[in-house]
Amino acid sequence: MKSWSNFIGGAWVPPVAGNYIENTNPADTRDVIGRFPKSDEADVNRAVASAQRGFQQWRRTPAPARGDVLRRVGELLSARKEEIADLMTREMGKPLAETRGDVQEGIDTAFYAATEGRRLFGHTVPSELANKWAMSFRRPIGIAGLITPFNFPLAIPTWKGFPALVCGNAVILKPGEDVPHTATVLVEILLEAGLPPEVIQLVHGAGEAGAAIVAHPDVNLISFTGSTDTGSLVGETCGRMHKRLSLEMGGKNAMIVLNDADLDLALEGILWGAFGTTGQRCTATSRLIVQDGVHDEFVDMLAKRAERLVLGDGRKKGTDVGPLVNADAVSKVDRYVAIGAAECELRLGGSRATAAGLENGHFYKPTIFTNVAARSRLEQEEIFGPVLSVIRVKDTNEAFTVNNDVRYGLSSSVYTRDVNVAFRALNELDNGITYINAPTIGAEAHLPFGGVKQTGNGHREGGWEVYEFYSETKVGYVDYSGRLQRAQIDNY
Ligand code: UN1
Repeated sequence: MKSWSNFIGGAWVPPVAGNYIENTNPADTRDVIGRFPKSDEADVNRAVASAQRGFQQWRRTPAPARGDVLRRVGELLSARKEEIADLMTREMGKPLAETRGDVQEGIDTAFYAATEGRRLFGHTVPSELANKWAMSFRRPIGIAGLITPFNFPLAIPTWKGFPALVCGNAVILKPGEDVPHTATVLVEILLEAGLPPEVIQLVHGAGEAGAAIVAHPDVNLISFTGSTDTGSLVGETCGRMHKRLSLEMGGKNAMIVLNDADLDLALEGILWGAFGTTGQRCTATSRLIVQDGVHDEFVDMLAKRAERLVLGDGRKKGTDVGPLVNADAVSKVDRYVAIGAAECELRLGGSRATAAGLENGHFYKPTIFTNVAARSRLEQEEIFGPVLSVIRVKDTNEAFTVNNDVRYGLSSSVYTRDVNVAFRALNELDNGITYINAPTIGAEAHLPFGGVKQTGNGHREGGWEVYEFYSETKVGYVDYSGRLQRAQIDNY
């Protein structure tokens, strides 16, 4: 079996303690990709020492030149899109159309970052005193520790990593332990594009490695995407150590289908939103809130179509839904299905899929529960699997209340033909993103991405806002009057 390496100190190196995690194909666990380092504090310490050197070099590189490296990264990702999509599907399961989209999101992020190297705007404003200049500009912060999940193995490391790099920081990336191969290729491409080697460190592993990065005093900022529970632990440490922290955590996203909706359009939306990526998206549609007048008809339409979704190897033509990422994910979905069975009505699925051809993978049938009560556990808790809860409501007000009555607030969606309701939804739904006549997924790389309430801690990824997270505002005053001028005093 092939042993893969960390990238630390400008070289591909084995883990200090010699421990590894096996990486298998979730569609067929007999297919082993290789073993990847299970790093610990010793590896992280080396990575930090190297990143400190990398930072000193990179911070002095002009931002447009940093952006040029990212432009070449975008070109290399474009050239290798198909190959990366294939290896990504092999290690995490979602169908090729989706992994191609994942790579494309990385490409979009790279080209956006490349041009941002020529902006990184500051402000120049008038001083209150004569012959004095006042301005603000952005400075790099230091070492950015990035902890990323399995579901978007390329896109999420690029959302975090590319802005961090353009802003002049050194990066330590700890990818999800289920997707080390994709991260390895990303680092290879960064190096090929001309990134100075010590500016990027790749530390594979599980929670132990992530915790060591978060707790290291010389890692200045952390960006974490993952569960709300782990995010709380990360937040505790960062709070104690006064680290800058961006958290992107759970979701319990709802699609609202009102009586006047285009039901055929909503049907395509819910199939994609609920069962795309096997429900393993932060933005997955896990609640379907349907108004009384169309409830029965729409649920029938949905159950009929969901039953025909083809489960299988995401690398095979014709597959609609791939496997869950690993055995733990299957057990978690099983636990929620048991909760659902006790709380409401099972309409479709509700068990592992073990038909011929699926028996060696982590497959789960698309599952729909109906008559789900607002505030029941199934309706409130993030499952991260192909499980959809249908809630019946009498009107728009009730739909909005149910949407908002969860602790998460990532995305929401409303299907309606009424423009007044559409704008009310944008205003009244407590989410970071609301889609009108589109499902809860489909965020574009050049807009801010993130959620309110327990989904995040106020920061956004993507678009222009993320550049503020990865840089520090510095203010400069230049007094060319040749005399002492006292602000707030001499001019009043
Ligand atoms: C996620 O939900 O985990 O919104 C990220 C989308 C993607 C990103 C989703 N561009 O569909």
